[in-house]
Amino acid sequence: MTQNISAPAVSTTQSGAPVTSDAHSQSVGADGAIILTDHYLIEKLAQFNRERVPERVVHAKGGGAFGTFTTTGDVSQYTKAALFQPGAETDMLIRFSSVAGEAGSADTLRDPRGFAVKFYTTEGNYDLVGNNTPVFFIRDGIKFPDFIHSQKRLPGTHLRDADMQWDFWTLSPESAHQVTWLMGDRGLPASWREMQGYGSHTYQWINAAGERFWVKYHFKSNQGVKSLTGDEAEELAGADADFYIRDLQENIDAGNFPSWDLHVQVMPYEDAKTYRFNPFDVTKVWPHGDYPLVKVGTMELNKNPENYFAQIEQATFAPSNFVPGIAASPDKMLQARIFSYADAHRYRVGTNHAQLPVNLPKSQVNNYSQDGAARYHFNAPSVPVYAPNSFGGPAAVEPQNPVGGWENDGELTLSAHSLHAEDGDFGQAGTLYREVFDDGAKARLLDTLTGAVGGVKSADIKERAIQYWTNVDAELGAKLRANLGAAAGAATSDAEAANKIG
Ligand code: HDE
Repeated sequence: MTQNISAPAVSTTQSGAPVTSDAHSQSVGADGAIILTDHYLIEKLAQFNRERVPERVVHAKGGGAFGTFTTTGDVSQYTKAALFQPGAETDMLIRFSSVAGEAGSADTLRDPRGFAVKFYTTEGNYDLVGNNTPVFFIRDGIKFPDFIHSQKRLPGTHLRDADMQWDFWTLSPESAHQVTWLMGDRGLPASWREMQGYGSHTYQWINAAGERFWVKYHFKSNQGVKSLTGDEAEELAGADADFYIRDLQENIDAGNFPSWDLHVQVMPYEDAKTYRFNPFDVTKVWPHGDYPLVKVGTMELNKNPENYFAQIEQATFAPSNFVPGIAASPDKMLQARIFSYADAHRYRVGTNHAQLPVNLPKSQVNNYSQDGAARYHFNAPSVPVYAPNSFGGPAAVEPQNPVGGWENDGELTLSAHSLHAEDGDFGQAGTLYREVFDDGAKARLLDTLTGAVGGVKSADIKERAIQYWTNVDAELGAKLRANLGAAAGAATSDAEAANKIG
């Protein structure tokens, strides 16, 4: 509950009792011992020590805003989800973020950006937790902790390390598509307002007749897509580490409400079995020629948070928060995330994080969970504490098959898919480079790679990195090799020059 302080109120303890001073501890005489009964002094210092909750282990730095999603299209033939029915208006919250930096890191470091949306629908919260890129680095969640370790600080030096980053990427060729996005212009958005958003994974939609479809989400920025140059991003990282947060707040305060049009690609359920590559592989996009975009509606951000900690730091977004008509898919990464996020929330914010105002659904919560730290909402005494019961307690709706499932068969295995003709790792990265990047974008990518791979100390890893980019595109690989050779040559001549002088 936000205290609306219009006139200066009387300072109180956390339990609401008026206090005598915010300036002086109680002591025996002006210079005497502080007394233990000065519980307000103790409360203030103890409360201060407990102001931080653990930052997100990834996506720690971010910001966000509240807004409205309006369904302007008609996708009811594909999903029965209430928020996606024609004309539906749904309040929502979005949190944008970077991935590898800590909570105090600069907004404009090169990184994918988080694009996490919480829809407060009439059927419960629907969380669509995506990024500003349509793909991801890996396709099996078991590699995620290792991937993140390779991008963050080394335990010994507490520094990030190019050798570690490129060692992981070159030993995980499935990363090539996302790394091409990352090292390209999309890795440095001009602002959160001027970037696209994606669900990245393939999700399942189910219509009122129980028919299933596979979908991919695309949020198209109505502000356009603009990027910073490497130099601009570096300058901003020093001049204003919170550049994106400030830009979003100032634009919303000025009534310049950013908006995105949500589209989906829709794949008929049966197509997945024979499609030319695995449509559940989150390192791949579906060509729009195969499955064109279908407009769903518009998301407009129109209200800044009143309190960053309460409403953004404590906001908890979970891919497990589905609503009727939307479900998971065979994407292994999505399935791993379905466990991980709610687990992270219980650890980071607390058992009853879903009861905090920013996470509380608009629909009535009826279930048999009880107690746990910071419990706030509870059932009336008349509600039984167990199911099944004969006292009219909450009962699950009879499952309407299919419940968002899909056919599964085969022996348990530890293997990647490779059942489709075009399941390779470099094909779509090469297409992105050759057919989507214009000449300017290609030149900026080469420049970025020359700097990034140039920072690798190990000759073996550097050679693997050059081979990695040659697999993406032979011409790009050759240019990178030439640039690095020239740089190495220059380094040698620098070393020789130093010897001559020395
Ligand atoms: Fe995350 N990710 N992730 N991630 N992720 C988290 O959850 C995880 C992945 C993304 O603003 C964490 O609450 C696993 C893909 C965003 O609060 C954590 C895997 C995509 C945010 C977690 C992935 C994302 C997170 C850390 C591999 C894009 C910030 C704190 C299976 C489609 C959400 C938290 C916010 C946050 C786990 C991969 C995006 C650790 C295990 C793919 C936008 O639970």
